[in-house]
Amino acid sequence: MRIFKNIIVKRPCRAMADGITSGLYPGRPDYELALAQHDAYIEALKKCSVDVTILPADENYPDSCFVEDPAVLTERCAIITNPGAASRNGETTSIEEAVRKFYPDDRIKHIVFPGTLEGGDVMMCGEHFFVGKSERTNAEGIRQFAEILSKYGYTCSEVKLSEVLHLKTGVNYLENNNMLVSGEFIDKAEFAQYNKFIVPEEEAYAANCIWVNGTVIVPAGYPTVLAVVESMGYNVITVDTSEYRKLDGGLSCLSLRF
Ligand code: CIR
Repeated sequence: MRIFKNIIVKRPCRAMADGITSGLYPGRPDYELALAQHDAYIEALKKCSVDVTILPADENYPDSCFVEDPAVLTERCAIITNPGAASRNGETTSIEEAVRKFYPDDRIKHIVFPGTLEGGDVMMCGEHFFVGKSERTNAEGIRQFAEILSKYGYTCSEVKLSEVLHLKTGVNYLENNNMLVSGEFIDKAEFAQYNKFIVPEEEAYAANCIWVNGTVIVPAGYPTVLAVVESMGYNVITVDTSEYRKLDGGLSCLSLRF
């Protein structure tokens, strides 16, 4: 079984109110509530036998609490991405600094212009990585990513998306061949080999659950998904992410697990 030893999170900043949003989940994030939810998220992670590194808030980057996007961390290498969202592109500098404490220099690679890629588009399933081609991740970014991964014995394939922000907005792997799928991903041939659990449209946000060492963290307020995940036999923890949802962010976006 795969084991995560470390998790990196970054505290939300007050400027998060100016973060990017599609408006799908209306409202401006309440900063104090977001901080309390972040505390609860960290507490949940700590129950999963991992060391949690907590980076300080960075007011220069409203979306910087979504640490999943500027890096992809694997057992064998770290890849610093090149986020496609202009206001987020500079987030890579401080993430790389944090990542250097865990990986030797020769195992830290980069996605470079004209390639763009955000970690939310990357779903790791064992030694294979699915990468969403999205508004944020382009073909050249995927090509560079695949080239880097191949040097470390990993494989990679592209998944086209048209409706959601990132690949993992709509599909998440929970290990043990189990996958939560919603919307445009339900019938994708790429995922036919997995035990697919279909997320109903009204609970689509909860397709973004995370597996951490045998526990699955589920966003609060989605009873169908909660029951489905419990029925899979996992230990389950719920965490309220309402303030992050207003910025199209979910549970996976708030951490780097490796
Ligand atoms: C953004 O649009 O970039 C942020 N407001 C949300 C990022 C969510 N990250 C993710 O799905 N990995």
